[in-house]
Amino acid sequence: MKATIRNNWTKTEIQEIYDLPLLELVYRAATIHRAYHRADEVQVCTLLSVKTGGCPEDCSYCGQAARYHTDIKVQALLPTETVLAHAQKAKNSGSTRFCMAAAWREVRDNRDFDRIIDMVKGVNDLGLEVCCTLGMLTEHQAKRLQEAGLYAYNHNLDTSEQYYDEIISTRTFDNRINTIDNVRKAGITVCSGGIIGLGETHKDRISMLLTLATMPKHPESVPVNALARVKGTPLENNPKVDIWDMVRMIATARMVMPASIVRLSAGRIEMSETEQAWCFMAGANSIFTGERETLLVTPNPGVSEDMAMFKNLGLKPMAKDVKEESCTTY
Ligand code: SAM
Ligand code: DTB
Ligand code: SF4
Repeated sequence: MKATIRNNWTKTEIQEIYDLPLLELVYRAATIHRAYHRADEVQVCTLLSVKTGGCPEDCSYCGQAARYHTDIKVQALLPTETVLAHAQKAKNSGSTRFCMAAAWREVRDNRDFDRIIDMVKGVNDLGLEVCCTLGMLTEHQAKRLQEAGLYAYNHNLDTSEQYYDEIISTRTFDNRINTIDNVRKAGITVCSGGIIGLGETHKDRISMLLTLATMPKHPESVPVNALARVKGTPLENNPKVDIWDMVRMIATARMVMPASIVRLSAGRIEMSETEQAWCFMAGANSIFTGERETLLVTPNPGVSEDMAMFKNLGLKPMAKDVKEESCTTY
């Protein structure tokens, strides 16, 4: 059964999927997953924080916002050679995608951006899919990144349009959409998803999925993050995300954006192998790994732990060319 790719979903339709009895939802999502993807393959994307902390934004979930008193160590933009050494290491350990993250509100046309351009070229030369997440971008900046070989740009919606200003006041939902449009116009693939556990309602989650699933072209990659609670942030005492909420969110994303890579992102450190297995069953087919067992500033399982989990679950890291094949289905 190969469902067609649709961009005209309605809120009611997504709500009906989201509200299915859990096992029925997982069964349907797993079926669609198998029609579009090799269900035994999971893309491994290595994440590196190339500039850490000191961010002027006030995203209430984030440990890197300068205004919250968190324990993280601020780190200026890393030297290009250091970043390329990390990328080589990531490739050697089976990663096919390398994502460089910077705690910036937006990209500025300065020497730091020139250095990012060099990093993108260098990582691309290693034969890895290069991804960046650097905050807001203009169309011209997106074009420069594309010309340097950038394959994907991560820019999450994070939450629904309606709930957005409860979580972030220093920018708007429209700013996010605008950057995503600039990325698309430049011919870079889009990686965009969000976070659950911010105190949003089920309706907010559905609304966020509706925005993603009704884009003229679905994001090729959709990260689903469970809030990583960081001490010192306004959301530090939020309850831990319920695993079934995570499974439900992943399964719904899989059903409404069948050809996209759905990434089980932040939150894995607090999930057992069994819980992660449910997420893969529900249609997640990518994870983030980071060296030294961190995502950006929060803990994440180590690469060897992940490889042991893959072995137990009969999964294997996705090869780069296979992913590209599945990405071009639409
Ligand atoms: N500064 C850029 C931006 O906000 O787009 C790029 C880096 S930012 C860390 C990338 C994404 O990480 C955010 O959009 C958010 O979805 C996710 N994120 C940040 N902190 C998180 C947390 N504590 N838990 C879960 N996801 C988080
Ligand atoms: C995404 O959606 N999740 C990643 C990546 N894109 C950049 C970041 C998650 C960050 C989790 C908390 C932290 O370590 O700062
Ligand atoms: Fe800055 Fe990004 Fe963190 Fe927001 S999520 S505070 S923009 S690093």
